[in-house]
Amino acid sequence: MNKQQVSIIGVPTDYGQTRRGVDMGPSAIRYAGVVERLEAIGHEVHDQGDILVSQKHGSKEVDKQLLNLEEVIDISTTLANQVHEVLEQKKFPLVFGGDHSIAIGTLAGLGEHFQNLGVIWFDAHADLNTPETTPSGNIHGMPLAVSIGLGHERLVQIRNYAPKVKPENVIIIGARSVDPGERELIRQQGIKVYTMHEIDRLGMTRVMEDAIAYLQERKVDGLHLSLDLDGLDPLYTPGVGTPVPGGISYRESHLAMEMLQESGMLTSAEFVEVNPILDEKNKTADVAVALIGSLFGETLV
Ligand code: 4U7
Ligand code: MN
Ligand code: MN
Ligand code: MN
Repeated sequence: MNKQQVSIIGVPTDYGQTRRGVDMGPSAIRYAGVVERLEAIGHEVHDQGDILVSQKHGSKEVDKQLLNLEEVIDISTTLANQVHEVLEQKKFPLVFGGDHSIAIGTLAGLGEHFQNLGVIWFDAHADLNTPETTPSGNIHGMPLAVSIGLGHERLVQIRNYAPKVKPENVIIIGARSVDPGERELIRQQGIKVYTMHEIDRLGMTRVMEDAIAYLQERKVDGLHLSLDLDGLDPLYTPGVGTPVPGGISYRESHLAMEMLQESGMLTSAEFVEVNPILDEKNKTADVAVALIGSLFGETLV
């Protein structure tokens, strides 16, 4: 297990969706003991605290296809700059949401450092909506589209380059709620998806072996994990805003983390959508921290 310098960034935002409380995610994850957990493994942890998020809700201009656009642009820009800085310092960025719109900023901060970044998107959803296809107007349903260069120009152009990741370097794992527009984009853009069907059929071991081999064949020079806690079954992670039954089990998700750790490829990660208000006694944050333990090399014996 090689020791890493991990920089934690919290992003207390709920502007990517309409259920309040997900902005308390970073606190809940810290409360669940993430710093202590990483230190116990032997990593050096620098908690940079939370980025500043205005808690002033109700923007003047309302675009129904892009709710809270200005706030999301602001937060994404600040986060992108901070993630960029962490990589300059040769540390591992570990980002806590907030809703999944934060991935727009995280990926904008990562993309310039790699020639050929890979992304694993662990989620019940594909997050590939655009202002044209969104059924909700919620930007947390759009971050993967934005990161491959599709969507509102000001989101796509954060830090003035696009795309942040090539669509053929993206793998979605755990999908079970995909909108019609998203399905079309998956086909059109050649995005690799392991739905719950493939996980049932092949087992998580095969899925992760295939996913890792695919990214190695594509010669990625960095790997980002974007983990939406709703990827797991709501039995294990009830504290999320958009739960979908029939998800990844507790053990399967740990296995996935352990295999990512073993691959030695991971260069950044984010954990999103923990909503303590919807949770049962911080259960979802506890699962997030347990998964982080496995991802960072925790062993039992
Ligand atoms: B999450 C949805 F319509 N697709 O766009 C949408 F089903 O970050 C849900 O994965 C998006 O939690 C969920 O609003 C976004 C909906
Ligand atoms: Mn808020
Ligand atoms: Mn989701
Ligand atoms: Mn998501």
